[in-house]
Amino acid sequence: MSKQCGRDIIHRWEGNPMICVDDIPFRCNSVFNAAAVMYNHQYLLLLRVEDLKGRSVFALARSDDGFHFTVDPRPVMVPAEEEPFKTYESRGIEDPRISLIDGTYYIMYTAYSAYGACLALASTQDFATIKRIGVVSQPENKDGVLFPKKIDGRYARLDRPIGGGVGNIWISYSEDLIYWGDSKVVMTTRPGYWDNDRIGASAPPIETPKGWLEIYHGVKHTSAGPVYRLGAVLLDLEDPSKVVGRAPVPILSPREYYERIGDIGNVVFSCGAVRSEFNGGLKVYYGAGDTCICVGTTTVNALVECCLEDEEMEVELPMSA
Ligand code: BMA
Repeated sequence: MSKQCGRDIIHRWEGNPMICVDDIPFRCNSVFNAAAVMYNHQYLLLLRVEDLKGRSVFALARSDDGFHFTVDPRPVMVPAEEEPFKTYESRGIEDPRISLIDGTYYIMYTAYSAYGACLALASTQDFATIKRIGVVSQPENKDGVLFPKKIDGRYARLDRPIGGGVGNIWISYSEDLIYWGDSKVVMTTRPGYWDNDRIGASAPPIETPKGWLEIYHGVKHTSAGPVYRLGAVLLDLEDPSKVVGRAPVPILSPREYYERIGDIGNVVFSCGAVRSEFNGGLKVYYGAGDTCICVGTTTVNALVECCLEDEEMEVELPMSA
């Protein structure tokens, strides 16, 4: 079992890395950043699989316990071969997030092309047939997550447009999931912190009595390149453009070899978490090093508490002799 170290609030599964390239039944370069959801009493992951040319597709993996997955023999979704989507997915489809809203599973993903990264939306009832709905942003936008229910009669999403060279988390609203507006900035990068340079929503928001719990990723540039960590924030239930509390420290940082070394080292990046119906437990699925998929466990309450900790960083001083 891997040793618990640092202040990580997400506890790594001892069987990590959970899904590697050797677990994919078709030839590919890497597997990472998976959406996660319960479907028909099974855990279902929608994996981002990068093919040998460097373009990403989506494949399904299924599990009864949330730890041991079997990957379907073929991708379930590949970059569109027909317009109007073909133009915007020519370099791949990436980083899916799934939200169940009124009985339909919506997949928000990044459509990547020569024009940059846009948000795109698709839906499914059964994960056998996936229907594209639309490209729902202009570039440069990524990390779109839909709230699992309407807020004040409208669909709502968090996303991460780039503005002024910086990626911050915004919120937008829509009547029909296609036309989005009423956009506001929700939270920004924090100078001097682990999320100093770029932030983006990770898993879709989780409803709790104290607010919408959002797991997000934060990037800090270092002389050795960027470090991607996970953090948590609590947003107001009625007006999620308002931050109720933001955890001062990361909830997961790259520490293990499979997080430190990979196609892109020093990356933990989540697109989905599954909450237990019974005990408030949470399984957080995350891509590590852009090369494999891992899982960690925590509780919703533990994350909510982190968000409500004092903003002031605690500094533990060594005891004097
Ligand atoms: C982000 C996204 C993720 C990737 C991460 C680290 O911008 O592209 O897909 O995991 O960078 O490379």
